Amino acid sequence: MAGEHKLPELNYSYDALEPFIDAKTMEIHHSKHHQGYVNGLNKAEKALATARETGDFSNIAALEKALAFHGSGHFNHTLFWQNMLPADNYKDPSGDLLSQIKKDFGSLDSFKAQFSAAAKAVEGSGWGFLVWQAAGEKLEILAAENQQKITQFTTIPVMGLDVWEHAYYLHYQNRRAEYVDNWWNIVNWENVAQHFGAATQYKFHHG
Ligand code: MN3
Repeated sequence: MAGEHKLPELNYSYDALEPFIDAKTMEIHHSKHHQGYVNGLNKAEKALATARETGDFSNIAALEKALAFHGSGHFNHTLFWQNMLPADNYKDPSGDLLSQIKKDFGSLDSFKAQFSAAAKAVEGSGWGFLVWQAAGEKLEILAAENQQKITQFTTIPVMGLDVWEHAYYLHYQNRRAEYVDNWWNIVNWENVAQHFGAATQYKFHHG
């Protein structure tokens, strides 16, 4: 059904990621910002359904843009919340995910160095992503602007770090680099591994 998306509940409380992400930021980010993307996606999907019914596509460019922006906003945040856990429960990556990281980036440390640098360097609002590049059967790091720009299509995000100012400004002000460096303390690698395992099931058809 078009326009039926809902804000997902978090697996932890708003203060669970302290001191690395503060409770007020989490509350506003989840209940206001993410809710806004859910609302925007639902609105775009309903408007597109109406456009198909009436055959009136005069607003199609704006609607496709809204679908891309708010849809990415909703799904990016859904992934982001899952990718984190309280620091007391932190465990380093292992198994197939760690093997693939070593294969594609040399080591966990060099992966983290590239990911951190890419996330810190995003111009304005955006994301750092670890993606499964199905066409090349490898992991890749992408730095997206806004929610959805300068990506590679046919890749599948398995881990995302939100570097919009709304994600860190209350606690870190302009110190995005400190936020990015601290974020590694709350990465839920088990969840990243689940997304990685699911992503590798998708085989790109090279023709
Ligand atoms: Mn955000």
